[in-house]
Amino acid sequence: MYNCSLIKFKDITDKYGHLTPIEGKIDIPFEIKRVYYITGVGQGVVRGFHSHRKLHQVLICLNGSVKIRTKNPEDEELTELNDPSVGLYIGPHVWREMFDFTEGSVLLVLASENYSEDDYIRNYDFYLEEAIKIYR
Ligand code: T46
Repeated sequence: MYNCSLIKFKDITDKYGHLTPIEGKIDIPFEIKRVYYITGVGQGVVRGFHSHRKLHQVLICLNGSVKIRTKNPEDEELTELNDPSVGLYIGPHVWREMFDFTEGSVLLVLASENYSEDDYIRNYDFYLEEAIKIYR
């Protein structure tokens, strides 16, 4: 799907456990400017419902699992994240919804820019209006 893909990271495993290194511009396609994580999401809660204009992000589920629905004017995909050595890259102008967070799940997000509410498109009709020009 356009601007949306899975990234498999190195999983360094030994008898002491697992270690996954992630370096900006090496393991992911941008320099990391911001990190945040989402925890404690209750049953039935759906988050997201927005797109970004410029932001690139990689979502990694460090514990448990979460489903991500990604959409553009032409396509829709469902991804389940349940492996801390796999990230979902989501670039600009991709609509996302996150749901089915399991109890104790931890969703880590690596972002290419500092937080800016101006970069969000939180209305689906406005999103379609902007995105159609890009996807055409
Ligand atoms: C995304 C998905 C995966 C901040 O103050 N700073 C931040 O860095 C972020 C990400 C959010 N906020 C504030 C803005 C809202 O008042 O935290 C509140 C919750 O944010 P939001 O409703 O956007 O959260 P989600 O879970 O719907 O979406 C977030 C990211 O915003 C978004 O970029 O792709 O996680």
